[in-house]
Amino acid sequence: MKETLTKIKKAIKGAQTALLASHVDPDGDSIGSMLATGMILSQFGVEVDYYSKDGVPRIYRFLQESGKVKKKITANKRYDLLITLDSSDIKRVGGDLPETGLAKLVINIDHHPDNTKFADINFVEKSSSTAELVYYLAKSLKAKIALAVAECLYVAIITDTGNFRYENTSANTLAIAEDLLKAGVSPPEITTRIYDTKSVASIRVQAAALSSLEISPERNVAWATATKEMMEKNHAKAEDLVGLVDQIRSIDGIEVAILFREEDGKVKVNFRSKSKINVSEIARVFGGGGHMRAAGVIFENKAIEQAKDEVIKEVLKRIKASKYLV
Ligand SMILES: [Mn+2]
Repeated sequence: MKETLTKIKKAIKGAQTALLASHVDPDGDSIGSMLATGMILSQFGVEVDYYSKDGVPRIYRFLQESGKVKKKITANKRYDLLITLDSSDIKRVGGDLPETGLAKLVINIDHHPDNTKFADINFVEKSSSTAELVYYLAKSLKAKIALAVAECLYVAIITDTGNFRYENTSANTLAIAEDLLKAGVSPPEITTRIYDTKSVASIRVQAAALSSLEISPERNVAWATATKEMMEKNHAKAEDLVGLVDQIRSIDGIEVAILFREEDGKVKVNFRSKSKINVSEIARVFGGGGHMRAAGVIFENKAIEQAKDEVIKEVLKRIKASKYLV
């Protein structure tokens, strides 16, 4: 880790411009880590642009600098650095990234175990969140962790750890959180903004999707579907489904929870597992990826019923093959 940090420090100190990028369907970790990194780089005189193909979900728009995030890359603009945050592969950044020439140097900061190490410098470590790695970078740069930076990192950490509930929460995670609180972060204020500011559309579309809930015969797999019709009828956006798959996992006895959703002519699948099944392995069967307990797949050209059949079959097969029996 030390050697990589030294390289990144050198790159930042020699740079004048940087493009920071989150992944598609951004979560709190990718947005928070991106904005925090941008504010840290600004302290060193680097001029930064932010790119998120799918913008910034409403609940994260209170974070400083979030208003500067662009959904498109400025055509022909070239940077000294491209830094990707929380993206296991350059493809996860999505959109209109040119194949070559966008930046002189690419830095990949991520914590996904299936990271493809696609960059010139890969800062890829096991940690609760990409934000933890950004924190270590800030410390090694001796950057000031101002309240605005601390809030971005805190949001990133709580969203990836389920507010410090998941097994990725480590002593380091809590030590970093302690430091962020010392920088002025107010946990109740942030958790209210993240968890208690749902839109009416979100509650309605989640209710519609939950009414489609199905449970496997062994009662250890549960899945629900958010169809295009449900989304339209409730004027819901993709971000209105955040948290739904976690709610399905919360059912007693459920080991794997799955949410199928139709979006832009694609079928997107979110997986969660409770304690035994590695859902990133299941996602990989279909060309997706993620973490042990949270993973996803995007089917570009598949009818939703077909996608459901194939995915559920695979999940049931995995459960049967594993030592996990209820
Ligand atoms: Mn993450």
